[in-house]
Amino acid sequence: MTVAAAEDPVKLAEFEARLERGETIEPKDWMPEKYRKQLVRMMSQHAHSEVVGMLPEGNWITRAPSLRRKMVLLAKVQDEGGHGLYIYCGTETLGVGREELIEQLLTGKAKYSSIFNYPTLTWADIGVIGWLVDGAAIVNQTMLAKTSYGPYARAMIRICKEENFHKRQGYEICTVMAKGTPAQRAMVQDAVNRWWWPSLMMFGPSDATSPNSAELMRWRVKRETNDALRQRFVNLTIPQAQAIGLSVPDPDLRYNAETENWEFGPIDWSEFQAVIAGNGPCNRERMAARRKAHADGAWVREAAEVHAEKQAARAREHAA
Ligand code: FAQ
Repeated sequence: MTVAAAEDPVKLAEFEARLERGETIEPKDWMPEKYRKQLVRMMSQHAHSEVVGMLPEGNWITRAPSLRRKMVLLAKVQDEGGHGLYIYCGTETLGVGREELIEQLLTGKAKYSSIFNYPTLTWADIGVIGWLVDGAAIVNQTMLAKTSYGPYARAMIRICKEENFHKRQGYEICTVMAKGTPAQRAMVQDAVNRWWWPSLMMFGPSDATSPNSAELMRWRVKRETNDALRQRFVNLTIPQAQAIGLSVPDPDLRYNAETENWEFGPIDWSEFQAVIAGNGPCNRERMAARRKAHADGAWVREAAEVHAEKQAARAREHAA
């Protein structure tokens, strides 16, 4: 018996009819338990990715090459923290608290995006993350802005606006370096070489091996498949690389005039599997940093709780 079949068939049919009519599902609406669970899984992994994603770029805040670059990078990293917060709030509307979700991250039960387990070795990596990683996130999240769960869709609209700024600042860094000295050019090309394939992996496994896609597509949580979004990202990005004289490390890349797609070579899925299993270049470092930040922040959470209790007691006194 499937999980969906265990649900009240009348409610389930009404739910699916609403999706068919293009309506959004709101927190107080009836939803199948599996729909709720899938959203909690996906949204919490997304929120964790935003927060863990602050680490690779945070690494360069103290070493940004100018005050302007430092201010922009600080703002970007802060934005990522804000995105995490919106999405954790969205997940709370599904009845799961942030504390529980963070616990799942810190114990390794919940995933976060594979991309953030790679190191940021040079300043050019900051440009390439903005261009490729935020660029990939925009392609994925523009689709999610039309997802069937209202609070997630609305969070995505605002997040996408900010991601667009992130992408532009990254592409601008890459453009300046690509037009700079031979050493700067070599540095930005090296960064593209290291981040290209991991960026393609961000979209998840190929459709044929994606266990969640069919259900998520049926319930309109995902509006397009992993492979379709990956192809869109490649089609958008190759002309951008060409415009600034950079190349991607793929000998099989070629334009198919008939399909109007940039066809690309095979992805090394064994690398992807290793990274999501916790064995990427920086998985341990990232988790150690998150655990330390959580432990260091314990006193803030305790103080906030005591303060809230005092405020509530005062309010009760005034009311009495
Ligand atoms: N990394 O069946 P599917 C950003 C897992 S935000 C790690 O295809 P699904 C902003 C997947 O969870 C980036 N794990 O899964 C930023 C599943 O495992 P599970 C994050 C991955 O859900 C920029 C298993 O593989 N964005 O970058 C990955 O249908 C710069 C099978 O996969 C989101 O999370 C991966 N790349 O599709 C921040 C967007 N891919 O849970 C800072 C929301 C797959 O069954 C700096 N999420 N897995 O154990 C999604 O759109 C989807 O969840 C996918 C995966 C597309 C990520």
